Amino acid sequence: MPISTYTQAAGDAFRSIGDFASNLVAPTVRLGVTGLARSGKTVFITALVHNLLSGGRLPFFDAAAQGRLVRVYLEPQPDDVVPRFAYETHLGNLVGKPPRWPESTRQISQLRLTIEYGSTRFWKRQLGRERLHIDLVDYPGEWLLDLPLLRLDYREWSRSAIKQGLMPGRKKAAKPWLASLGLVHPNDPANEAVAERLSDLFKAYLREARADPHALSTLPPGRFLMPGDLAGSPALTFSPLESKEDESFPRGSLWAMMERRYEAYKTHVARPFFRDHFARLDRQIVLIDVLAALNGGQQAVADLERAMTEILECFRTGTNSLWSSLFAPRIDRIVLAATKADHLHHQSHDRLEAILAKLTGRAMARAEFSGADVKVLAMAALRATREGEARRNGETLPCIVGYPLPGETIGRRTFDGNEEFAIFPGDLPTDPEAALKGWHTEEGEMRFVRFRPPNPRPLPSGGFAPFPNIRLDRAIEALIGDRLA
Ligand SMILES: Nc1nc2c(ncn2[C@@H]2O[C@H](COP(=O)(O)OP(=O)(O)OP(=O)(O)O)[C@@H](O)[C@H]2O)c(=O)[nH]1
Ligand SMILES: [Mg+2]
Repeated sequence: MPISTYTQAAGDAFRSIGDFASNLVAPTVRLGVTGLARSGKTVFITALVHNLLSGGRLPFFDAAAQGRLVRVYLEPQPDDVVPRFAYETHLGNLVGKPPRWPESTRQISQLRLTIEYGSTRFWKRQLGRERLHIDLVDYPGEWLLDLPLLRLDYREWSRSAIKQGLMPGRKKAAKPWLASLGLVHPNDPANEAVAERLSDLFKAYLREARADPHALSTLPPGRFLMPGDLAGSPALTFSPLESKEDESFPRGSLWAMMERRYEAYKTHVARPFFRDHFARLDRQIVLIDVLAALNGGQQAVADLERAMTEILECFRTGTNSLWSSLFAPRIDRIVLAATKADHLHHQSHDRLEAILAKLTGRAMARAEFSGADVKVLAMAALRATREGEARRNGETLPCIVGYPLPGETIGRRTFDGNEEFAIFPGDLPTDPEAALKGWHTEEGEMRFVRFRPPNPRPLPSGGFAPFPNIRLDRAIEALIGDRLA
């Protein structure tokens, strides 16, 4: 066994003993909150924690509905090398004047929540209250894109990245980078200045592609978009190169230099992240912004499906998967959630669920999640709208009412963030397949506006009322309900 594998295995064993020992004191559930950038991870964690801490009404979360939650509190951060999730800062923004969404996450962080509860089981109840720790991990969504990279070699990755750059939705942004690839040959001698130029143009393309309001899913490497503490590092100075199937390139060539850096990125950046923070997860919620993709049109939907398939395939629990061979995972429950369901009237929530089931169905079927329970739901962790009715041409239409974010537009109207507005979002089609092929309202292509968070409701006792939500309780029940029985 090579030394590095041995020490890693020994490290894993040591960690498992540590996990086991602390589990004797109070069991811990490590809950992975996974999702592409802007899918709603940070909002989900903040809203979940606030709801549990402030006794939110969660009728489908059994332990809460049955009055068995005795005390819920935050513990000091258990892991010395991972920063604490900035819960108070995020909450402060959400209840600020005006209320603001959190910024994009730049670093990994973690939060430990402890629940004291009464068991449903007679004998356990006689022993007093039980405790369960829940460790939540937040990270920049871009980093998730590195997971499928782990199984691609440099040639395969280069080919896929160039193909993505030629797609209609990305072609314009990729043009300068693709043009620069035509000016070099992989056989050229390795040259730092050339590597930097190609890498800078590649990064500029990835950033521009992401900034496009009709953006398709973002592309790897994740740290090129969100470098964390690696900004400026040589590990981030590479770019895909063009090559023919059977071409090989000598040591000292530009190709060899780029290939080495790509492999170093996988070994020293991507892999440790997944090993340290994903391999120990017990449960996972995967957040997916289905509505943004529907809004972007058929191509955006196809692209989201591609990205999610690549990621979910890596998570499969079958014995032969990349994931199990690398990390020996133990995830036994997965919740797939379509986020931001508050952009729709409740009549469409079940349809959104059906669309998500369809969108992820192929990936899940291929991924063989043997042994893991999978649940699909539509949710808004923090409901920014309320429902209303509007009359048009003598007809009553179900609407959603909220404060569009500053700069959002509907027709010729631009909002400043202080004005409440009723929007008729239209119904999702009953046939999920039809929705995935392109969803239109009577007015033409569907366009969502983004809303700011709702006005907070201060409580006489101090603090704020729990945030309104859609089906957050079902998500919590699916994730940890059985551990509180
Ligand atoms: N209406 C509504 N919007 C939401 C909800 N959750 C998230 N959003 C919107 O989605 C945006 C992204 O949410 P975040 O929680 O920051 O997403 P993230 O997954 O943490 O994103 P990264 O940190 O970039 O990976 C927010 O700024 C909101 O505009 C929700 O429940 N309802
Ligand atoms: Mg975030």
